[in-house]
Amino acid sequence: MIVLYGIARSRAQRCIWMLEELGQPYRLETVTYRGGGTRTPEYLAVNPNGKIPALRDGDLVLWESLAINLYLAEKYGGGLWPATVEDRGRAGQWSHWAMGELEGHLLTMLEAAPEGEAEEVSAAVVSAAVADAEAALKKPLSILNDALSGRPHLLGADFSVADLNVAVIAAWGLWAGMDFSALPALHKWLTACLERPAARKMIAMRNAQ
Ligand SMILES: N[C@@H](CCC(=O)N[C@@H](CS)C(=O)NCC(=O)O)C(=O)O
Repeated sequence: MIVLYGIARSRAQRCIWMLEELGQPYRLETVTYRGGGTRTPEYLAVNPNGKIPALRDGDLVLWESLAINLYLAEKYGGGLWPATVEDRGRAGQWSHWAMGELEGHLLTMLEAAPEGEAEEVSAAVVSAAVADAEAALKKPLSILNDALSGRPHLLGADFSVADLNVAVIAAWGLWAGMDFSALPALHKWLTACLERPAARKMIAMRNAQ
């Protein structure tokens, strides 16, 4: 059986959402980033980076959340894996883009949110970091909104791994309390993605932690 290492309140939520979409049986092996759980010799043998998530599928061990999702979508995904090489290229593009252009800034927003997990830092430092992150997010969020204007999903008609990999990162903005109403196409798409039963299951697991 597939083993996913991590917890739902971490980037492992990305792979939980994907595994739930696929209906693929899996076991969630609890590894936490608090208290040194990612730094044990046993876990470092799985992921030498000492980070969650990681996935074991038979003899294959993979780390990097969005790479895991691309693998799972291709191996098990039916409709989530794009049918054409061009759309597979676009799925890679959007996945790398989300990690490069959105993730860091949205993490700043999430960590500064009331339920956030920021270390003890002064309010002034946090608000300066939030202002920088908000400014840096303007362009990529408007690019995402433009890409979704006139089409329901990033690759066209159907929900795919591209949507999942971007939406699961964009969700951090919603969870941080950002207002996306000025970006109507993005807002509508993100809301619809997060209403999928597999996403709701992941969110319930996250909220239970
Ligand atoms: N690029 C990696 C990042 C993984 C990552 O940073 N995971 C965090 C939890 S969300 C972690 O394990 N941090 C522990 C640490 O940095 O010590 C991925 O997407 O899988």
